[in-house]
Amino acid sequence: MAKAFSGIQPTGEIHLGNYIGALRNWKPESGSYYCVVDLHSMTMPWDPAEMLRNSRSTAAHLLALGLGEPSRVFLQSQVPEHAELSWILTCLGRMGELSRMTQYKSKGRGRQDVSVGLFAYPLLMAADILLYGVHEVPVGEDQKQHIELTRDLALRFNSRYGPVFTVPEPRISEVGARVLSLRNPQEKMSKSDPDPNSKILLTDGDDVIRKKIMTAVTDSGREVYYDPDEKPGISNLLEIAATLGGEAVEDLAARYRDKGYGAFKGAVADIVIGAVRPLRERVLELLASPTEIDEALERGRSHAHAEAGPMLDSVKRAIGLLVP
Ligand code: ATP
Ligand code: LTN
Repeated sequence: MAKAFSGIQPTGEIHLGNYIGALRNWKPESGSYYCVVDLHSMTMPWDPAEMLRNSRSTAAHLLALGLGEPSRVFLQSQVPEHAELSWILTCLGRMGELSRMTQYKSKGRGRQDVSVGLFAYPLLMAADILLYGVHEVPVGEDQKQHIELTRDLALRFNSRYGPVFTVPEPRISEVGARVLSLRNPQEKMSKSDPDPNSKILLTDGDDVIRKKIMTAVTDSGREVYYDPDEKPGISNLLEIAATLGGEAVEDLAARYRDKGYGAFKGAVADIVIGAVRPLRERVLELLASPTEIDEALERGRSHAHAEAGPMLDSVKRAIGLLVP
């Protein structure tokens, strides 16, 4: 396994989309880093008390998934090299390429009241990744474009100033890279969606999970088959259950083709409940132990800083800044 880096925003509670699209593919390899990107979540208005609560809770999820050892879990704002490299990359990035980022286009383009941070956000993300010299970035489909920008920036930097950065690759799974909202299967499942029924949280109890799946919006017709255009709701449930159950989407679909939506949804609920229960138990245990979370974050911070510091010094030397 190659060294990996990935990040998750503390903008709410972790849901099944985060798990299936990203966290499931994060491996606790030595040299890998998994970051709670609190500075990223300041691109939209935030509440300070909620920021701190969500940062600890997000970290607890990562630690419960076993990512604290020998890989490292840390908070982005505690390693100042991220913000510093981000400025250097801001001076390398171009207005045109940032204007083309679909996340910015959907959340902010044309609006005068969004923060400059929302526009500059992919440069901070590039800094996160490039500081650790990693080859792989495991993410969901929505982050692919940001990683392509990171690659372009690394190549541009290396050709102007010398070979300092490793050029990373996105790692995106074929199935489950874009889990959809259970209420509106045109949109992705998202932490910041205010409708609790749109997503399944890793802390949801068995009954809550069953209810959310049984009432998930599905498509017209009665047959169960995989067709994301014609049957986005059913196809979404097929992807969720297939990835969590370790089965091919086609095999699962074939078993339920003529059984009706009710029986199919019941089976999906069983699979999701079986997969989420052990995760929930570990997350709740860790959430009850804030000292353990803070100690793990301190270990993560110290390792990340020890690696990011020398990398930032190499960047500074290459571009003609005096390293103290
Ligand atoms: P927000 O709503 O605040 O943007 P989010 O739910 O999109 O939050 P992020 O913190 O932006 O979550 O993303 C963390 C990781 O989870 C990223 O790798 C992202 O690609 C992945 N991810 C987020 N939502 C989904 C989804 N619905 N399906 C698959 N992967 C997802
Ligand atoms: N932009 C990502 C979060 C993120 C990230 C990163 C992911 C910030 N820095 C570095 C991978 C690598 C998001 O919104 N999901």
